Amino acid sequence: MTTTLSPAPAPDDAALADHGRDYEALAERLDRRGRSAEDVVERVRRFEVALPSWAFGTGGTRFGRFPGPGEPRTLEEKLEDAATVHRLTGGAPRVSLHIPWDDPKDPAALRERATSLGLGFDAVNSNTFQDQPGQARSYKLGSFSHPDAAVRRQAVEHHLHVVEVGKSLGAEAITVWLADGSNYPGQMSLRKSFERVRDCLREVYDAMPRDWRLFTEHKPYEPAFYATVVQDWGSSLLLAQSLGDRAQCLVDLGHHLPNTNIELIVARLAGVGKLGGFHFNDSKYGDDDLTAGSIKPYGLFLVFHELVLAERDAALGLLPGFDPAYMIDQSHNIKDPVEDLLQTVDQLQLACAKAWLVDHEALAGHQEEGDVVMAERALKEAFETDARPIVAEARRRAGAALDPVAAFRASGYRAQKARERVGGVVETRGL
Ligand code: RM4
Ligand code: MN
Ligand code: MN
Repeated sequence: MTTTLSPAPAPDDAALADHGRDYEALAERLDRRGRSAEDVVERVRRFEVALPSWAFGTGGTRFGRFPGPGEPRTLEEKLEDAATVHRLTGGAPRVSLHIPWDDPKDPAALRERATSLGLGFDAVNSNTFQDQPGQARSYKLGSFSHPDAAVRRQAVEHHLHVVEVGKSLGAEAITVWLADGSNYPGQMSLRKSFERVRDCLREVYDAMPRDWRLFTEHKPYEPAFYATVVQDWGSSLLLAQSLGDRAQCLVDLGHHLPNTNIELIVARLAGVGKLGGFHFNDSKYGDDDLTAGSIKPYGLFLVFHELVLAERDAALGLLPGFDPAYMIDQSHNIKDPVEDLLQTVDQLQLACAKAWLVDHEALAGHQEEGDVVMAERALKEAFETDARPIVAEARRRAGAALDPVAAFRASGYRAQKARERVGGVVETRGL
């Protein structure tokens, strides 16, 4: 939360007084446990997450889409919405663009506009999972893994374009999620497809600016239902390792088969300096792209716990390469997208606060002594703490809102946009 914000609407005196009492009471309780509310407030203030450009319009499924009034029609309008999310949460100062869904006509002008709104740009995302109008060759049977070298070339050229756009926006990373895979046994060579992906990624990696990072994002299935080329963190790690130091893996919380222990993957990748990016969301069954923390809040906390442990070790110089880019990747199908993003940032701030509330020294001691019950209790003690006053305090100090959703509703923002955003050409796309 380092960016200067224009303040959110001031809470009324009663709300502020209630908050003050809640925060003091919590700080006193934590003090008795030897934990400092002040320290955790500062940790939450430092937590930043990027907003996905593709999530400001109402999302949908292949069955339907139910857009609401006042949705952004242009990338500039998406930036306005992003600035609103940042203003109310204090924790979302960057936008991650998906190209060509959001391919700026004039990147320099867009960058200026973003700066004037207090925003910057995070990793840029490529899209070779759809054919675009006028595109010479089809990705129906893959992009980087396609048997036809001309299709692979087209896909590489697209990535080079995405890097160029990112450069002019001040981004410093590209996220590559490939839909490449097959629906039927025999359709694709399992080995050759992986080698081709690796070779194409190498071209992109070599062409990136020296201070950029490339994130490979895995996903077990969908849209390919038999075999996906980059289907698990092992494949993703192999790719990142074969490319070099500036290639790292991206973990999307929705990209795991049921019951996978995601925090274990986080620990493994962080431990070898290969955790580069993170896509937050939540899910019940698959890549559901629901609001982070809405279905499995304890799972989200356990993931944050590993991230915090890694951050602590990185601060001691023990984990070189640990500097993950946190991003949201959700599809807001039935909620107002801005409200959904406000809820999401709030949930991430809360999970972050709880993870910093863990008594790490005590936990390490219990682990060494083999005290299973006390070790588990050390985590539960933090998770079960109502840390909402800490999160509200962090936002208050950043000039953001105590309660972002309530402040958003009180502001009348959506109704105002519904009046302004009428007609015109819808230039932007998304999920
Ligand atoms: C994929 C993956 C990517 C995202 C696309 C829209 O499932 O999560 O990160 O960019 O969806
Ligand atoms: Mn993702
Ligand atoms: Mn996904």
